[in-house]
Amino acid sequence: MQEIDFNTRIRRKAQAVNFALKRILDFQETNQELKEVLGYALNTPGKRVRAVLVLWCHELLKGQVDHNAEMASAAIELVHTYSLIHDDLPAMDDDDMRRGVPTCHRVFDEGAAILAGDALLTLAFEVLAREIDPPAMALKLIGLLAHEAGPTGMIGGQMADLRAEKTECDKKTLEYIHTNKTAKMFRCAAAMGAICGGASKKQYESLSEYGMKIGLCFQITDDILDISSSSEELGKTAGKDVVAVKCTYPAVVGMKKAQEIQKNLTEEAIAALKQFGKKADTLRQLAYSLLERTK
Ligand code: GRG
Repeated sequence: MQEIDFNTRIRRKAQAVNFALKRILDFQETNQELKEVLGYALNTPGKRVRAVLVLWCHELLKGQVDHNAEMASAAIELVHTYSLIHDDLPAMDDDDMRRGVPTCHRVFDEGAAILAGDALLTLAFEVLAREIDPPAMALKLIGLLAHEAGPTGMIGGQMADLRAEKTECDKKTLEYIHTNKTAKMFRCAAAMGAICGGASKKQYESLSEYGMKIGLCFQITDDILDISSSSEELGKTAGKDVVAVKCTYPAVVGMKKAQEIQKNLTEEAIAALKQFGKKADTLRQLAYSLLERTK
């Protein structure tokens, strides 16, 4: 049997997320215009990495994806998609392109983009509350996602990122921004998969640590690609960090050191999976593929 390459495996897994998102959207009884904006935002070709991470962490423990894991993966993708819509707004990064297509506020308008983001964020929690069984598991997932995406996570990081523009950024601020803005959503994804899979405390901690490390590496790669790649390859405007004088790893520690930190984080992520043995090979491959990604 011919072995399929890892990117194909990610894409195939992402299809399961796309189907779940489609089903969720189809059931929304809302006005046609909002449905159109939400459909546009959710159908743009995102990598679905956080959602796939939920599924693979769950599979590691349970062997097979179930309804809870599928809904948890859709929920984190809803939150992630909202964050990108808002991040692209004129008051934030003011971007025209995302995922290779015009941003939501460019296709519709700013008001529609803000509301679509709000709708996706709230819908994520409705999905968890309605679809996850038992209720105690739903409560855990809701609390975790709110915590990691909120003021002590993604929003806190985004605020610091916004304020760090055009300032002399130090390493401590840089680590705070990257950890909160990006890495905590990866930690959250791994932990959500662990919760759905009934992880022990030790398994939960290992998967959370793995998620945090690959998340931090993911953002450093993003910083590097912003400099070294093209808008066509990235599907979003390249070179923006330098123009906006953003607080990034290449800017603060230099390119060589940034690449060294990336590699170390990947090794640390892989070390965190030790207790799972060979069963965690997919997660190991994921860590390497994110280190080497080009978009
Ligand atoms: C509430 C107005 C308002 C703004 C909040 C929450 C927020 C805006 C922004 C989140 C911070 C953010 C966008 C971090 C960047 C993380 C990152 C590298 C995103 C890109 O992720 P990919 O590459 O994207 O996985 P795809 O398109 O593949 O899903």
